[in-house]
Amino acid sequence: MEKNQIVELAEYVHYAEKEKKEITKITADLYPDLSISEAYLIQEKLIRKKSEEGCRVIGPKMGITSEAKMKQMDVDDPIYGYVFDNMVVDEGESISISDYIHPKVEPEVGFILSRDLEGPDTTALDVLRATDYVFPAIEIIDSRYENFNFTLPDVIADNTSAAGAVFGTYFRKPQELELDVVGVTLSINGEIQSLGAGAAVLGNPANSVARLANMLSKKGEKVRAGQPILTGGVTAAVRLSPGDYVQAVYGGLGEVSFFVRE
Ligand code: 0L1
Ligand code: MG
Repeated sequence: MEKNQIVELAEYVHYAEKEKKEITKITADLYPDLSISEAYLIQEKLIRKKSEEGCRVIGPKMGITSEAKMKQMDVDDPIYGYVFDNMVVDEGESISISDYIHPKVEPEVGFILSRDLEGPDTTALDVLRATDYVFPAIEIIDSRYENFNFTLPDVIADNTSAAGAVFGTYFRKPQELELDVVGVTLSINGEIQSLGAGAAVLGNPANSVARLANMLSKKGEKVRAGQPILTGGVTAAVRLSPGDYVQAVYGGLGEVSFFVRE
């Protein structure tokens, strides 16, 4: 792929995010043969563009981490993207639906490391040893593509649909929990919409951080200490509407909530 095509496609996705206008997926006709490595080049360009505009990366996020989503997309590997400072929503606060295209939410387990982790052979045990805290979080995903219709390379180029993150303030040492059996409910206006357990995330959310370290090592990068890491949806994602009170409750790991207004 030519360098100018990478720039053009990053601008295409960036425009959709800025203008809150859905676009046709890249692989529909702009570039049907987009590969995963090319998609990450577009993502990198997009991240650079956003950084040049003054946005700051807060931390990485993992996506397609459940068996169900991997099967649906016919892939073996999860994907990663980045959460920016302007995506962070304070716990208990509200978002305006008009700042998004067609947002959905998914509850996730967040990690904060006490030291950097570098692949390619990082294990879940390495992650647990290097973890300062785990905490409850909700990710807001908002694919820039029409009807959330995309292939794996499309969604990688679109920074894995990253659009928002609500970080809970209930911190636990990972040794205090069995992360694979931590149960999570996601409720809207008091009614449970989806539920799951930590094991839905690659068997254990710690595996997700290990996979992130190993994937990043391919380009000489590490998972950094101190950054909040989103490990992937514990339950199916749920579509948001104005008036929603969104609450994720975790067994032994507190809860996190926010509101949705017009
Ligand atoms: O965080 C995620 O798992 C989202 C990855 C992209 C898939 C989607 O937008 O549903
Ligand atoms: Mg997610």
